[in-house]
Amino acid sequence: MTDKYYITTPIYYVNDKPHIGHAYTSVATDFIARFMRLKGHDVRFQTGTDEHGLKIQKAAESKGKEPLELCDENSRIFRDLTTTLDLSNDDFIRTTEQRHIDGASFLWNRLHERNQIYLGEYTGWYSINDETFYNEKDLVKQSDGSFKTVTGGPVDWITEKSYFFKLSEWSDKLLDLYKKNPDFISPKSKRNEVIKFVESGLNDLSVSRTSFNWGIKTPTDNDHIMYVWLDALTCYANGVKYLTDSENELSVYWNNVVHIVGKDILRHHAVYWPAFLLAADLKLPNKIFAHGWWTNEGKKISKSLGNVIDPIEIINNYGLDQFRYFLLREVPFGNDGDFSVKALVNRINSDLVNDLGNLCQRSLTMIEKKLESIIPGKTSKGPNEEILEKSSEEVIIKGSNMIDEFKIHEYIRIVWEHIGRVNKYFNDNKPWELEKSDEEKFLNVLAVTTEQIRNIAFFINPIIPETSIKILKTIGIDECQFSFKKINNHNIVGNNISSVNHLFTRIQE
Ligand code: ME8
Repeated sequence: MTDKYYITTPIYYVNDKPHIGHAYTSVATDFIARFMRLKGHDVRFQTGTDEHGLKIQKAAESKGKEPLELCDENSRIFRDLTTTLDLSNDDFIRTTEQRHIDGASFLWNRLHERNQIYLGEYTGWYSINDETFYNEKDLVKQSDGSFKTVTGGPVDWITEKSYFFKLSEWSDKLLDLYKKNPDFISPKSKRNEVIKFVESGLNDLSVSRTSFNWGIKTPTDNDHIMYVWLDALTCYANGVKYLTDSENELSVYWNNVVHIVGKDILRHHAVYWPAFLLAADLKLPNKIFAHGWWTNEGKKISKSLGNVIDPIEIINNYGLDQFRYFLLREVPFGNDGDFSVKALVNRINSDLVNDLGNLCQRSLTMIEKKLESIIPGKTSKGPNEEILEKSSEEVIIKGSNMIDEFKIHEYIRIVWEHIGRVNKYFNDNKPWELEKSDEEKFLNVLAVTTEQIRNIAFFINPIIPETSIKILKTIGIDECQFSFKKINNHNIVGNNISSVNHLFTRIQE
């Protein structure tokens, strides 16, 4: 398999304000991208903004703005969010950019040429919130007889002329794809849901609208604009110009594509998107992973409840790496999670302050104070040192297998187990006593501990990149090549420890 990976995260819907869901989707994808780079792969990571649709047109009208003006303003907010979250994305694509419009139009033409699109009339339920058509059986009947989506959003009964994509023709091919590629959709429970949905029979999909105009005009009929999901999904391919210029150097990334998405949009990614690509005879993504949803203190997050969690506010109050750590550690990736300040504070105080922060603080301050800040070299290796070496190697081997299965929380667990072993090594050897009784051992304990701190700085890079770099700088590594294979190339012996600051501050509840 190619060494190049293309890791994508859903493009943010530009009409919303950044919330914890946006942060989660992006931070989790950032973790995977960074981890794959650590493993030595060449990774491209993309995010961006999804800017078309009726909701945006209406929001712009209500503010007396042109839709593009509103999109420009809001897209900027999300671009800033990527910096605030310290995402390592290589690209930020907007669906109002020409490169995107060209790609979406290409796909439309290709489907049209292959007789996959026909003109008809759509009558049925539509949710403006999700920009999604619903069968009545997939909606929830309310006590007053009206219908809502499972997430509680309103739906409208609409009738309008529309082009349809012959989705119904692709059920068997899709089922075949899922069967032949058991890892195409994960986790398993979500894969089963998708298979059930497809097995229950697919209707042709309405892929154009005429009742509003904020979208990409269909190239074969300018009275219609493209269904926003057909438009938006092509963003992934457009970021590497796979559709419009498949010979260009970036399009090689299309050979190995991993889409990370929230469970609410799995159907769009695991059914519609592959069906479009199959029908257009184009290459499919390799994997789609659906993560769970966050609630706030046990309650569903919604604007009407007024309990939307603002990631910027949390970062301002508790710190970026504290927030990233919590998101990635608190919940098994793929499960739903509950945000609470108490749980966040617990994680910060126990895992970050007590485990990682104290280890660095105690050992590095000792070098600063007792050895004039010069990191000593190792002098001997006994069974205790071997345990640490082995444990460190296992983080890489076991961790890589875990991330192949998207078990981010498991990886973090074994990294913290390793941190625990290093803490134990330091405590058990009591270097504060050795200083006087056995100088050689004293130096060895500090050397071994610092070497492990360097390794830990690599291990935590995908989780808490800012802290990782901070630790490396403290032990004299200013330029770092983040690759597991190159950890040992980063010499620390003889380096000067630069002022050791507390990595994390304990939070008083
Ligand atoms: O869906 N918990 O954009 P979006 C966890 N533009 N994740 C959540 C969440 C929550 N409470 N709320 C939202 C879109 N998300 C489309 C994508 S891709 C071609 C188009 C996740 O801004 C959601 O599942 O509404 C999705 O992965 C991401 O936030 C962006 O959602």
